[in-house]
Amino acid sequence: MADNYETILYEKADGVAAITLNRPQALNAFTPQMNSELQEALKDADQDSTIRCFLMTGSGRAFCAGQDLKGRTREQRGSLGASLREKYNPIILRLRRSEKVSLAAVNGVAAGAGCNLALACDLRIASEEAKFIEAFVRVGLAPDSGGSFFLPRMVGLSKAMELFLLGEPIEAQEALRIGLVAKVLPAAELSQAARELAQRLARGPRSIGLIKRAVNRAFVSGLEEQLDYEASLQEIAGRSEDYDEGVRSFLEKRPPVFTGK
Ligand code: T3D
Repeated sequence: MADNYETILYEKADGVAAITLNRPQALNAFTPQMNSELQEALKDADQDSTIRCFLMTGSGRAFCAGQDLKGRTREQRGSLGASLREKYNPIILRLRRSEKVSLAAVNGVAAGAGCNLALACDLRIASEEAKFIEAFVRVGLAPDSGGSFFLPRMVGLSKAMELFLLGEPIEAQEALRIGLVAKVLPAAELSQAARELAQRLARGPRSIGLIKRAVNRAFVSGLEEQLDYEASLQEIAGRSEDYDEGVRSFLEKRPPVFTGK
């Protein structure tokens, strides 16, 4: 299935909603239209019970160069706070709050809000051509789109400060070394590998969404509260059909067939 968006490509198949940022002439930089279309596509995918994984990537040689700076002179730009609250933050919150898992296939440069969009996904794999740039400081801005939340938690305070303050690119192999990405692949293999991984995640058990909830909550809770939260989530997982199937398949010495229920 494909929808008629102008700035993104959107396809749903095999439990995966594949969203491709599609303004390659501007390295897939965000315009208000692209923000809105991405919000809409994610909402649609989140509400579609056949979809269990979001796969995000970019057209052409970039993943996403962040906000389109061509409409951002002092006369044109208006309130950046309002732009973030209305255009970017709902995308980040949708990705984090959804029980569906998100995978970024970072095919090229990911800069500014484009970098932080990738960080907001649950997993990242990257092409050898990918670069991550916390570019905000280079244009006189502070990090947004959740970067100041996610990056220190992923790479530690010291490295995050270095990346934010200097705004220098991290190449794919370095991103792998510091744990920003799960895997680096030759450019020609990324798309197929991403599809296969997304389909595998879409065939995962009901507990995938609970894993997300547990890890999201762990960012903001103390041990005692987290132990209790884990117990509540395990209560849900323990009542799922997928847990029955998991146990059955173990005892029958065969791979499980999960349904997400
Ligand atoms: O609402 C709000 O404004 C607040 C939100 C802010 C969030 C942010 O994301 S702020 C950060 C914005 N992004 C950047 O600062 C990155 C700007 N781009 C770059 O630094 C470089 O383009 C890259 C490092 C990403 C890639 O460099 P390179 O050498 O591979 O490519 P290039 O030649 O610079 O760019 C190729 C084309 O893409 C070029 O078009 P042209 O001039 O040949 O017609 C370039 O202008 C265009 N492009 C790249 N990034 C953007 C862009 N056009 C508009 N906006 C961009 N962000």
